Amino acid sequence: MKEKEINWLKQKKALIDERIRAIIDRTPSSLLKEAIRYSLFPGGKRIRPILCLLSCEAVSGNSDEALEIAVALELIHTYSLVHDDIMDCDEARRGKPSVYKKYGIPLAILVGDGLLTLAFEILSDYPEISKEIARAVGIEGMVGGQTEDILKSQKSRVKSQELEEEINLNKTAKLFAVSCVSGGIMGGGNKEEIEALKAFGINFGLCFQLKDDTVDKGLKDDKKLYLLLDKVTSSLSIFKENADSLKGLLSYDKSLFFPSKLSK
Ligand code: GRG
Repeated sequence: MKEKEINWLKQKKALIDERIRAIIDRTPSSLLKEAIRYSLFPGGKRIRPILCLLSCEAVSGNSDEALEIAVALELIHTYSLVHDDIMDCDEARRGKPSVYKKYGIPLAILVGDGLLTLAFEILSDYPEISKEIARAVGIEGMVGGQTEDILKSQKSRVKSQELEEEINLNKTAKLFAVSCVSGGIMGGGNKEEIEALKAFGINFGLCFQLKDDTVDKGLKDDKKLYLLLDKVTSSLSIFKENADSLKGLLSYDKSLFFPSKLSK
């Protein structure tokens, strides 16, 4: 990734953070506000909102117009992490105690509920996109995938590669895909472009999850990962130079997204 694009990413990340701060600032209860702020700052990679903004630019749109959607996507993602940590009894997140460890389970549940509700309040100004996002993170998407993931550990369930892939698709990849699609819609992308962004998001999300499940845990599944990375790259083949930053994400070598050894 070129210096110019890295600076662009940093700039957009700062813009996303500034907008999130402004939106959560109106939380009336001071303890809830503190816990919500704790869940969001310092943030993670902000990859989903960044995908949304980059996808908007890939179709020659102005990414400022997709900023509200991008923020809503990060609020939804953060809700899912807060609730996931409770379900998995994970004591740390983003290098510090998870929200429930710091504030207790009841408040952590409310933090997640608050973030999700706030996201859909923002999205209510964009009905078409709101529906797409609801589908991606609800019972047919992230919530459904998380349910399957929890149930799969039950002894009586047959574990298969297909089940694993379906879980990853629903739990992780659909949110990546809708982040790209919503950015593309905000940028005025045509049908072919939106379909390409969807395919890119799905494959990128599957790659991301596979990396989380294998490489990050010291396991190896490079062959599968390279195959998926090829699919990710080829899904962007219809785009011209406006999509260079989106393509560049795959070679970003500061361990933000993929370590350079895994990008071609
Ligand atoms: C609670 C409905 C519900 C769903 C939870 C997101 C999720 C579903 C579970 C998180 C567990 C997990 C390991 C998911 C795989 C995707 C993943 C690697 C999430 C972490 O996302 P990053 O790396 O986190 O983008 P940051 O901290 O950078 O925002």
